[in-house]
Amino acid sequence: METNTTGYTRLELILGNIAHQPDADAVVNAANAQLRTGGGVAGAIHRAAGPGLENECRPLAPIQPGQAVITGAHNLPNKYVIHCLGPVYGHDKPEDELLADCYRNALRLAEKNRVKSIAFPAISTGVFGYPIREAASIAIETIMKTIPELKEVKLIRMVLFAEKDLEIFREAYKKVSKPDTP
Ligand code: AR6
Repeated sequence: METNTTGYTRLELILGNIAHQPDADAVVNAANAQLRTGGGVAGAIHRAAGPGLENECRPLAPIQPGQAVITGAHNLPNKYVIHCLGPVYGHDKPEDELLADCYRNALRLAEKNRVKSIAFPAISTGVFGYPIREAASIAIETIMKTIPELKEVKLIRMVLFAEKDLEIFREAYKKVSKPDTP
């Protein structure tokens, strides 16, 4: 686990399942535009939340790449789900800005709803095909740049699904926090 304190907000990098984060006020869904269940993160979140989540999502859809919307968490052990539509790599442009928008918009929405702790998956790095190294740099840089705006959010957790992905996020974190180190 990598932990950093910037002001009063901590960033954690862990190996785990986004649907099993009972101590997080909000979990982020790597959603589809229709906010329906799907594979990967969306499947895990909707399965654990139950059908009430899709019902609540219906009037909020469709969403655009980079956008974030918030709902209740239904049968998940959290207060909220923040649904982000990541860019499809090679299709939604500019993909780096759209991916950064996801993290920034999710954190701003969390702040507005007085969320104290939020857990993110690695948005766009599964079905949407974003190379994990590039996505990790964008995620970490955007989180670190947004932290100074945050007063309510005290804990930001990146939940990686594979050991190698966790390692890549750790490397990205080291580069962002010590940019002069080769
Ligand atoms: N917990 C944490 N991370 C996970 C989990 C989990 N339970 N399951 C997968 N990952 P993806 P995307 C990792 O495909 O690329 C869906 O079908 C996974 O290894 O969930 O944004 C939606 O309906 C990868 O690193 O999201 C959309 O159509 C990362 O989470 C589309 O896929 C994201 O993988 C969204 O694609």
